[in-house]
Amino acid sequence: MANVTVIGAQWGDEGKGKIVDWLASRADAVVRFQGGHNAGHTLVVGDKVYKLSLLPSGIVTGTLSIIGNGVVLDPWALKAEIEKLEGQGVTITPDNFAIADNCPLILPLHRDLDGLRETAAGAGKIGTTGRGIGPAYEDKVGRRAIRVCDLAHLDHLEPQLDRLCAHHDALRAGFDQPPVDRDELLADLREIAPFVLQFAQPVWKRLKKVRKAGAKILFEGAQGVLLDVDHGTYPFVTSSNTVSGTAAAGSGLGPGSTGFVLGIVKAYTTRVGSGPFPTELNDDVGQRLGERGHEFGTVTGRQRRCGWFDAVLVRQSCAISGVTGIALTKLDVLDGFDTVRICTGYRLDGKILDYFPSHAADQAAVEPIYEEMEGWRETTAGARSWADLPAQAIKYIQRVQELIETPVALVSTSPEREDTILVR
Ligand code: 2SA
Ligand code: MG
Repeated sequence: MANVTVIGAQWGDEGKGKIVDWLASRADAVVRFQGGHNAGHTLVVGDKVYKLSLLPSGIVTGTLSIIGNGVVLDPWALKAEIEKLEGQGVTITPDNFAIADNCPLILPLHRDLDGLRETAAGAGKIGTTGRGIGPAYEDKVGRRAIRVCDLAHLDHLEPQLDRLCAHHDALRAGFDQPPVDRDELLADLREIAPFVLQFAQPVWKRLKKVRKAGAKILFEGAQGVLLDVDHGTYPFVTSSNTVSGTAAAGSGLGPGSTGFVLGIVKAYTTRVGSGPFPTELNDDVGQRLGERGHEFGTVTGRQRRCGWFDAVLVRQSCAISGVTGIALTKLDVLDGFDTVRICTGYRLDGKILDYFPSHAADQAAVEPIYEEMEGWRETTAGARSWADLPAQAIKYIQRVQELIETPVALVSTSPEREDTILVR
């Protein structure tokens, strides 16, 4: 296996966790390179279920797991997640876990701001996870962030705190909120610092060493390409680049290191949070997909919106992210439908589009053009080989592959690690 970069090719929740876990057992290091504890990766291993938000999925298999500089790190969420996993019998030490020391921190003031803005926006809200992700990235780009390495220099934090608090106090005043309690913030940072610092290091150096030794690196993306801050359904996006190219910048390796780009694609479409969704189904079919697919947010428990497979969106995601091959997940959720539909294009102002336009109003206005296929009665759940699949399900996979112009490399037929069909 070469290096592999796993990204979501829709709006997140494509089942990346399971695929990453499956690949992690074949990798020497697993790296998170963007996002934060807004991610929700569910791993099912035997009778155990692990829910990860911030830690790389490799942690469960004991594979070297690394949080890269492109991630925004909430130190308290980190501690809570590590303690929860340790309670489930997972061992986490500086031997198998490292955090980039140039990683920006998510602070309580970021979560406050996220919540204040969402509440004030009312119906116009983004539908964020409320974890402070957006405000933390703003402060990183605004050069005001407190970073992991600052935790080792808390006695000299005053000038940075001045800058950060001046910015936030002004914003908070706009929401009638008191200024940041600096003493409390500093005291909280002092308390958590040793815990974080035991794992902190220049991870680019560790990765360089790992690469020299010929090790295989697995880059674990979070969310999905349609939530990318540049390429997604802006402004209804997350605040990081979720495309494969971020794997290099977000971990401190060159663009040649990302290897095989595996796009994770769900056999239908879901989205959590606000924003355009051309194939959304507000009827009993949508409800059936949600129920059969257990479509609830891992982090927030929010119900996900569901709809038919949108080949236009996935073709675009695969192109933008340079996807080498896809893993098709949750095919079994489509079992038992008389007919299934695939969106092959859009209608907008009397014209036919073969791509998803950039403007939010156009994105909201496009009407999907569907192709209908005969469904399959038999169950595909748990299939482990091509021969286990009903003929119509194979036809569906082949049609998906044709429309997205990207080969199917894997098919996942249940949350279980071994229920995976390797296509090529
Ligand atoms: P944020 O919190 O600023 O990143 O939210 C901005 C948008 O990005 C979406 N987003 C997600 N969409 C799907 N899955 C995500 N992770 C969790 C999961 C979400 C959950 O895997 O289930 O538990 O609700 C995720 N993270 C961010 C978010 O819905 C906004 O549309
Ligand atoms: Mg998820």
